[in-house]
Amino acid sequence: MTDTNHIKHVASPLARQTLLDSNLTRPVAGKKPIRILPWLQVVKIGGRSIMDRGAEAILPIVSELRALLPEHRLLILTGAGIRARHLYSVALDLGLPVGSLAPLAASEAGQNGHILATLLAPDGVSYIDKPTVVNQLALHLTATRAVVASAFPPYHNHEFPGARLPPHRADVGAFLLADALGAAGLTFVEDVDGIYDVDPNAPAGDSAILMHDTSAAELAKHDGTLPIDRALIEVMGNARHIEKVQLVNGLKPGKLTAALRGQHVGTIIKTGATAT
Ligand code: GWN
Ligand code: ATP
Repeated sequence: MTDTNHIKHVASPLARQTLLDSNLTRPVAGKKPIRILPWLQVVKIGGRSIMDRGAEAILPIVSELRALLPEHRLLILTGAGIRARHLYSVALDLGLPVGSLAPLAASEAGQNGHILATLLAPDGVSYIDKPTVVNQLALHLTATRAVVASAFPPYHNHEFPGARLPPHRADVGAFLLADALGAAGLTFVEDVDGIYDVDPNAPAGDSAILMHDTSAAELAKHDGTLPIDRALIEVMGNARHIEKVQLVNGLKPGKLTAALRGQHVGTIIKTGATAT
C-alpha cells in the first residue's frame, strides 16, 4: 500500500507549484543549461544573398568550407531565398495562413542545403534531416567534419499568427539551434560587409555606415530594414549560451575563414547571454 503511494506521488520540487510563478521555479530552473556540443561551429549560408547567385557565389564558399574542415567541426545551415519569396506571394494571393506558408518556405531552405551538401560530398559532407540534427548530430560529427541542414525552424502550423509572413525564418532557426547546442560560435554569411545604419543596396545606400559592433538591444531600437530576421533580435536577447554572432560578406573570399578564426571582419552582434 505504502509502495503504491510512493509511485503515485513522485517527489518533484515543481509538483505543487504553478509553473508561471518565476519566484517558485527559479531555484529549480535558474541553473545555466549545459553546452551539448561546445566545439561546434554553426555557419548559416544566406539563401537569397548567396545560394540564389549560383556558381559564382556558391563555388568560392564551397572551397572555403572545404579548407576549413581540418580546423573546425561545422553545422552548415542554409536559408530559403527567392523561391520562398515566390511561394509567399502565390500563397498569400490565395489567402493561405502563415502556418501553411512556413513549411513551404522551409522546404526551400532544405533544397539549398541539398545543393550545398552535394558539392561537399567528396569531402565526406552530407545533408542530414531535422530529426537527425536533433538526435544524432554528435554521431555524425564524430564520423565526419561537417554536415549540412536546413536553417528554417520547423514551426509549421505552430507559427505565430501575428503576421502574414512567417516571422521565424532561417536566421532565427540557425540561432535557436546554435544556442540550444551551446555551440562555440555562429556566423551569418551574406552579401554585405555587415549591418549598416541603412540598407547599402537601397537607392540612397552609398552613404550607408557600417556598424562594426552592435547588440540585440541596439538593433531592437533600429527602425529601418536589416539583413537578419527581425524576430532574431528578441531571440538573441534571451540567449543562454551564444554571447555574440558575426555577420560577414561571403562574396569576399577569406572573410568566413577569418571569422571562424575569431577575427573581427564583419558586424559583431552582442546577444543577451552572459559568460557566467
Ligand atoms: O525534406 O529539403 O525536415 O530536414 O519545415 O518539415 O516543410 O521535412 O513538411 O526530416 O521534417 O523539404 O517534409 O519539410 O527542408 O523541414 O526533411 O530532404 O516534415 O531531409 O522530412 O522539419 O529536408 O524538410 O522543409 O528540413 O526545412 O526529407 Mo526538406 Mo525542411 Mo528532407 Mo527537412 Mo519542412 Mo523532414 Mo521537416 Mo517536412
Ligand atoms: P535568406 O537566407 O532568408 O534567404 P539572406 O540571409 O540571404 O536571406 P537577405 O534577407 O537577402 O539575407 O538579407 C541581405 C540583404 O539585406 C542585403 O543584400 C541588403 O541589401 C539587405 N539589407 C537591408 N537592410 C540592411 C542593413 N541595414 N544593413 C545591411 N544590409 C541590409
